[in-house]
Amino acid sequence: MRILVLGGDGYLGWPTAMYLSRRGHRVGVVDSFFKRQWESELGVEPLVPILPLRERVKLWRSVTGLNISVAEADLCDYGRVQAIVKDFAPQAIVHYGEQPSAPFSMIDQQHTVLTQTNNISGTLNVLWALRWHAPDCHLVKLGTMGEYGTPNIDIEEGFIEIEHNGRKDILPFPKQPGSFYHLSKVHDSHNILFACHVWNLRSTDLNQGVVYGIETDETALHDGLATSFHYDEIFGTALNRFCVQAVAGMPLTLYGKGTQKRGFLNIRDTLRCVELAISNPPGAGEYRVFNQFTEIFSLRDLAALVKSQGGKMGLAVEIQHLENPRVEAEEHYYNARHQKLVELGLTPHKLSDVLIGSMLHHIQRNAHRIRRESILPRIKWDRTRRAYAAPAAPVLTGTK
Ligand code: USQ
Repeated sequence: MRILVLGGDGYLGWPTAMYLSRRGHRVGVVDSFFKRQWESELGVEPLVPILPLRERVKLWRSVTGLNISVAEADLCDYGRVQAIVKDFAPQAIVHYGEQPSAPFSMIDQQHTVLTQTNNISGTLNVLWALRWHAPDCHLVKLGTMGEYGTPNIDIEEGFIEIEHNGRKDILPFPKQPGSFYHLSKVHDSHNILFACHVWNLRSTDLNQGVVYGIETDETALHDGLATSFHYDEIFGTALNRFCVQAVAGMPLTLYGKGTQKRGFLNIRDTLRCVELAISNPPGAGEYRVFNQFTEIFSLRDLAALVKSQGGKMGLAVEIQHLENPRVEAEEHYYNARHQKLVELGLTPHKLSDVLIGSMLHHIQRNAHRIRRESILPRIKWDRTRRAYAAPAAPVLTGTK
C-alpha cells in the first residue's frame, strides 16, 4: 500500500515509517521540521542526538535495502499539501504532523495560537487535499484520550447513546479537554467527522493515551535510527520523564497528589495499532474512533513502579509531590473503553519491571547527556501564578 506519514521526523512518526516500510508498504514521510526549531527556541533537546531525516532515510536504505521518500512541507501551505497528495497518490495517510505538547500550548498567547493554527489549519488542508485528489484514501489521524477529559462516567470509543426527553440518538462523546493542545485535537475531530459526512471521506481517529518507550524493533537495528525521545517539561511525557529522573538521581516529579489516572501504551503498540487501523479501513463516508491505550495507571502507581525497579538496579529513587502546574482533576473516576483495537488483533506489550528496567538501562548509557535544568515544570496553567518566561526567539517558527 502507498502510505504517507505526516510528521515523519517525530517520536512516533519515524518509528511508524520504518515499521510500515519493513512490512512491504511504499512509505513517504512529510515533515516541516518545525519541532526541531521549537526545541532549539525553548532550549530543550532529545536524549540522544537525532540525525537529519534525509540521513536517517539513507541509513535505513543501507541497513535494510528499503526506500522511504521524504518531502519537506508545512501542512499550513495548502499548495504543498495538494502537490504531495497528487504526486504520491496515498491509499492511507497517517497524520502525526501537529504540535504535540500540552505545556507548549499553555506557555503564552503566541504558543496557544501557534498550536491551534498549526494543528487545525494543517488538518483542514489535508482534508481538502483528500477531497479533491484522493477521496478514497484512509486518513488515520492521531487524536488523544485527553479529548474526553475525566468525566464522572465511563468513556466510550468516540460515541455514546443518549436518551433525552424520551428520544434516543448516538452522538459524539462529550469533550472536556485539559489544554489548548488537547482542544486542538477536539476541533480536528469535529472537522474530520464533518468532512467524512459531507465528502464521503473515510477516517480513523486514534484517541491515543500517553506513549512510553525508547526502542522499537526498527530503531534497534542501528544507533542512527533512534527516535526523538524527550524527557523535558515540554515535550517529555510522564513515564519517560520518570525513567530519566531516576537515572539522573533527581526526585520523580509527581504533579499534585499523583492520583490522576491516564491510559498508557508502549511505543511498539502504537505502531501495531496504526497497522491494524490501516489494514482494516472504514467504509466510504465512515468516521470511527478507536481508544488507543492498553492499560490505565495513576501517576503515583507509575512512579512507584519506577522507584521499585530503579531500587533493584541500585538507583536511589525518591518521589516528590510538586504543586501541580496544571489545572486538572487529581481525584477522579476513570474508566475508558478500549476494545476495538483488541478486537482487530492487538496483543498489548504490558508494562513490567523488565520493560522499565530496559528503559532505565538504555537511559543509563546516555546519562551524560541529560540536561537536568530542563526537567522541573515552569509552565503554569493557572492565571494567578507567574507566567513562564520562555527563552524563545521573538518570532515563533511556524506562526502563520
Ligand atoms: N505528570 C506528572 N509528572 C510529570 C509529567 C506529567 O505527574 O512529570 C502528570 C500530568 O499532570 C498529567 C499526566 O501526568 O496528569 C499526563 O501528563 P503527560 O505530560 O505525560 O501527558 P499529556 O500532557 O497529557 O500529553 C501526552 C502527549 C500528548 C498526548 C497525551 C495523551 O504529549 O501528545 O495527546 O499524552 S493523554 O494524556 O491521554 O491525553
